[in-house]
Amino acid sequence: MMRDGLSNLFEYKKGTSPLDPDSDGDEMLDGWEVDNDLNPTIKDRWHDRDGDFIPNVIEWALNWKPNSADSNRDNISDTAMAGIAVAKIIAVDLVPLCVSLRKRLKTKIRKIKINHAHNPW
Ligand SMILES: [Ca+2]
Ligand SMILES: [Ca+2]
Ligand SMILES: [Ca+2]
Ligand SMILES: [Ca+2]
Repeated sequence: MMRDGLSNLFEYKKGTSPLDPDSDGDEMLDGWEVDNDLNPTIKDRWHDRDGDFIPNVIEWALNWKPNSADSNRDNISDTAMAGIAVAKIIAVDLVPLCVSLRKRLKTKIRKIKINHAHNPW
């Protein structure tokens, strides 16, 4: 039994290496690939087995399921979850930007008002 969770006999049958926990070198462990219906003997990290637009290796990194378009079965698809995640990342950057923009706009408006009060024409 190797660290990749596969027995040597199983690895022999599958064509994976019992000495290498990642036989095809695609950075996803053999055991995980087999458990999730991926191919442990070809580099399929950028494939999208379940068609949710998220490559296998990203699903691996997120601990999602590359063979299910709704990994945690909460009726929100992985595609939507990824969209939400990206939206959150954008929002984190966007909120301070909006706040500073609004501040700048307010100062600008105030200046215009002051100028206007001094010089109505
Ligand atoms: Ca692999
Ligand atoms: Ca693979
Ligand atoms: Ca996918
Ligand atoms: Ca998925």
